[in-house]
Amino acid sequence: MQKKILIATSNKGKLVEIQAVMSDLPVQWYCLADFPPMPEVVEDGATFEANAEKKALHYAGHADMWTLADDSGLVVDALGGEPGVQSARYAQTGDDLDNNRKLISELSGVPQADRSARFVCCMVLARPGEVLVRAKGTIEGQIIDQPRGENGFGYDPHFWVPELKATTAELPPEHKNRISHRGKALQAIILDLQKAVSNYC
Ligand code: ITT
Repeated sequence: MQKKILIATSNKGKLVEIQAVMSDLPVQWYCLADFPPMPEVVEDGATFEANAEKKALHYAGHADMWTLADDSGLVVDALGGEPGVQSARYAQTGDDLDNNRKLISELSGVPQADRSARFVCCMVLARPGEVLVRAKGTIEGQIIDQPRGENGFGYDPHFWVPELKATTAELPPEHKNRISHRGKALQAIILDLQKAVSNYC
């Protein structure tokens, strides 16, 4: 019988990216919409690692199912690492446009050469009460004032990847998934995830 795994995110953009990479694995995938509403997890960890673990264990316990969770965000050097673990809630509203507006306003006056940043993604697979696999991925870039591109979500329209001369919102989804923080974390987790699935089945 195929292992059942819940992808525990309420962020549609993340869900689509994770499903695109993982859907070929011999696993029966679930998402939060397949369950009655579960209590929200309190993301009060100081690191992406801590929050990803917290999310995976929280939802694995509530759903009583193996769970894959991602904590991710944007780390901007000129802002001392902000928005960091607060990326989803950087502006009060938690809305992508408001988050981006705040980001650009905080960076006003900072020259382009000093706008280095990275996306970070920590991915954790857990079963109820136990973390099974952890992985991390990053992608380096710069923050630009003018948004470019319609793809992706969150800060993508302002995240410029110099080698590609494009923002991550300008890349086709498959391209973003090959090079992104999330894509790298997923590639890093796949073998261990397959091993965990066969060991525990
Ligand atoms: P879940 O906790 O339900 O998974 P969330 O959006 O609250 O959803 P996080 O706490 O991990 O997730 O915050 C991630 C935020 O970081 C996300 O809302 C975006 O603002 C930003 N982010 C992460 N990955 C991104 C990406 O690939 N492209 C653009 N922005 C990204």
